[in-house]
Amino acid sequence: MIRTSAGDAPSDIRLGPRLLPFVDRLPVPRRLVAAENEGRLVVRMRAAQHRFHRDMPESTIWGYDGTVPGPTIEAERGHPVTVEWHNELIGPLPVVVTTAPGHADANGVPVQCVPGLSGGAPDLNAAALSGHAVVHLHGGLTPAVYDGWAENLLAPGQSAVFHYPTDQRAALLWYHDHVMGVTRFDVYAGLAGMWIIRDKRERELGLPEGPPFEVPILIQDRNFDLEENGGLSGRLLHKTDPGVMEAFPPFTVVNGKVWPVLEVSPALYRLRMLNGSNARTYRLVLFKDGAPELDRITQIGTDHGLLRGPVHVPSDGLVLASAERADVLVDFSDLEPGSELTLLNTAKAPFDGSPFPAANAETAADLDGLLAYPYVMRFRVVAGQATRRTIPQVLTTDYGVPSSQDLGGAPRRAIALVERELVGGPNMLTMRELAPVAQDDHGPVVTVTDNGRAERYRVVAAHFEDATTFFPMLGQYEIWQLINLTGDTHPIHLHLDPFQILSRRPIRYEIPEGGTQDFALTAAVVVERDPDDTLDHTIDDNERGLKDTIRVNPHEIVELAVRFTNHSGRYMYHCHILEHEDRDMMRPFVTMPMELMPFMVTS
Ligand SMILES: [Cu+2]
Repeated sequence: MIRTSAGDAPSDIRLGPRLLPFVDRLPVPRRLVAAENEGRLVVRMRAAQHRFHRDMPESTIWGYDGTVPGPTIEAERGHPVTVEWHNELIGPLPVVVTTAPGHADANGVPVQCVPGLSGGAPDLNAAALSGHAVVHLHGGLTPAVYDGWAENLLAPGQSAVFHYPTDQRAALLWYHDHVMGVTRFDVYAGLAGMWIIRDKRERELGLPEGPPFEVPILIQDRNFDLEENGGLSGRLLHKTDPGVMEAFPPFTVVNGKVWPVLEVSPALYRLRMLNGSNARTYRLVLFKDGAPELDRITQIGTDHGLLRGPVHVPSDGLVLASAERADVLVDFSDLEPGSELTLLNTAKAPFDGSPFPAANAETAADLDGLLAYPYVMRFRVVAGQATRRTIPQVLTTDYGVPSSQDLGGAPRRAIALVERELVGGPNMLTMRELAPVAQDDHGPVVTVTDNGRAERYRVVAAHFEDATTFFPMLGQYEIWQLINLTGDTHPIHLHLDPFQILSRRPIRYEIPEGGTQDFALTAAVVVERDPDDTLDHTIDDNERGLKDTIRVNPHEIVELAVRFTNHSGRYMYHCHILEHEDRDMMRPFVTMPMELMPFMVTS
């Protein structure tokens, strides 16, 4: 239960050592403003010490400039930024990696809800990682050579100079590590930071910019190892279990502190929110005096910046899957000093889209749902002059829904999201790229029946290293269909240009016994509701902006329209659950100028 006074720790002794919520102040990462440095920045990746909570020893982390999060880089549209990325990391990886032998401990508590190794042995391969790194600017319209290809690594001691054109609308981006196969450990160790692009249009709106009324908020979850005496050691712990391949740690960390508190004046605040967790999806509810107060929140922007107009967050709360962003205004202007509002998370893990009423957020903790504590952070109102601002009703007009003319000749690409169970190892999640086949093809096929019309496909790529099959032409709209044949929600991220969601529709499907092979796939998909499916499959108002990461829920087909504009080269798209991305849920695509297409030799 949540109490209004700070200092009451959750008291379920089965959860291990207590940490007091809402005792550390929310840190605001150092601002690194490009314009104050003539557009040339130097960022050093370093091992350092960081304290995640007042009552826990320091942790060794890997961070940009040695901090968690890294500095918030601020840039201006039209003013390119150059960053010298220096890899000065010192190994070994400052994260203990383990898979516990069982899903639950002796008390019946899922091991992911408690600190400590839970009987797991440290992964020696992870312990041998010395600090190779590659930086990706998530959401950046970045030339391919500077996009941070997952295999183009900087070893400790090496550096690279990346040029970011910054020719894109104002938005909250983030930069993070993207090393092939170990992104989940490197980001978990601390290699993530926020990156804000500003522009004239936003300034015209008079929105809060910079401290104190604009606050970047990076939400992550972390777990820690134990000392022999049972206390928290501070050592970062990435723990999975035989039943769940993703890490869903119990402690929510905001800007590097467990369950912090932010003192606010009676004013309108602009929170730039980012879910930088490996795998966890949050559904955020603002709670005060025992009831949700979601009406205080107005969302004005999403992944790639401003929405056309302000929207309410969904009535269950603001959902953010890994890598999704929300630009929200929160109105504290009517509140008395001493008022406290708590941000709570009601999303179970792994997330599958199931609803949870906001009114019950205080009791959302659910050990079987790997949600040990619902806390995220708290806002405490302090004395100050009350200031009110009106929120403009038109935010931007620089994008609309692609017209049927735009989409008329659009190439269509279909991708099935598939989980393959392996004996003796964690499951593999793959993106199966599909290509239409002739009626007389007798190999394994995926049939998608939509409105009575059946399209037959075969898998043409299943693993990251399979040959590239997607060659989008610059300037041309494409329609990508993401077909989820798994039981969980996957946040799918495309590098380079943003996209817009066109539709989200229920599907039912059958995969026959043995239908999921290493490469081939046999499945029958029908675009209609499965009788057992209770999700509503709607598009939330806050998803109708320019997105780079979209949730694809179970029993769902999502269609999006994307147009790559300026940059040719080899890019990636992938699930942003880092444990999935690292376990093959990632594929390349190559953007090309139209004039080169006649000269491309593809099989
Ligand atoms: Cu995934």
